[in-house]
Amino acid sequence: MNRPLGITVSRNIIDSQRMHPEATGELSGLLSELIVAAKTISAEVNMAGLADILGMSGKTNIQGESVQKLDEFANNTIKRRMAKSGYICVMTSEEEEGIVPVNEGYEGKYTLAFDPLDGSSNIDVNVSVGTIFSIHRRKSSLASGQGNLEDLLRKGSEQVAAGYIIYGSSTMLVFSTGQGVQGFTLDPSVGEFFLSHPDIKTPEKSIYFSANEGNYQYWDENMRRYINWLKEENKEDGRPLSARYIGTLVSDFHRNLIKGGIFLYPKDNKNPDKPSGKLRLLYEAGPFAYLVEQAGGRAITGDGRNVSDIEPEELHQRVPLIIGSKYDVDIAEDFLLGRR
Ligand code: AHM
Ligand code: MG
Repeated sequence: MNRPLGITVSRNIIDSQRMHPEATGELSGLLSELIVAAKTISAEVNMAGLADILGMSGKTNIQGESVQKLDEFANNTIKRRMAKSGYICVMTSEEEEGIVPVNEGYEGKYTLAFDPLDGSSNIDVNVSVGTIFSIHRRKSSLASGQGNLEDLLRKGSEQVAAGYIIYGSSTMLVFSTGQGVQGFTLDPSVGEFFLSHPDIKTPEKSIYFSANEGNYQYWDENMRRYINWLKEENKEDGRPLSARYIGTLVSDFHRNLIKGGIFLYPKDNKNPDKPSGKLRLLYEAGPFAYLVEQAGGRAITGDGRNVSDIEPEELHQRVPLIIGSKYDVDIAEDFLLGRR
């Protein structure tokens, strides 16, 4: 029996590159290298449950090689591959405090911010986790070699590409280079991502809300009023919404993107001196804001700003994040700003 001819992610990337005659192929090359890293991580994530059985959870595995924790493995896989790709000049990772340089002689024209394995609390319990990435064009000149901090501290609206890989019931890659959002599913038998979700548009209106309600007491009054309102019955506008919260941003975002939903990790007063959200701007909130806008949705902080407009000040800066279907994010903003 012949298999249907699917569109591979490489084919898709080359086709979109053809639409830009000025393109040099470097962004395509960068994405291809990232995809190889993602497939490597996917294979390792799928083996994670076998680690104990195969005696691989100690310091050394059966081949006598030392075994890293999955998040460390994911970080090293992306870092090592991208540092020698020749397409980027500097990186930042959730797992690294400072900027991550690339190998000398391999400096390229883009920057990469990534969360190697998002959803750390879910890694060991067989709940889906993911990788998030954000790409900017460097600001410093190519001739200056290595990129610097300023190359990385950039607004979300200046991204040239962003996306995520979700290691779930299947492995999916979802990304955008500014012409809509495309979703691909990994066929593990051939090791290729095939286009499964072309031109994703998120529903205008949510059916789900996702928030960690354990934080209710730390939220401000406006946020509490909004969540209470979502749970009231109103047949005309479809309330109450159903609650869904996985605790892996990649997975909560992915479900809401496809089905229609609003995700909230607002500011809270757990640390009263520095009220902020939990999620990081450069490699969590920023790339998802870019994707949701490409899919017709919206991402805000709840204090009157769009996430994409924030000028970052620090690599690991945290921001409140309210993201999802536009209709619902607009109403959430009205509540949070006390307009309703
Ligand atoms: P992590 O990067 O350490 O995994 O933390 C980020 C995760 C997100 O994936 C998720 O949305 C959030 O933390 C859940 O936080 P909480 O456990 O406070 O609800
Ligand atoms: Mg994370």
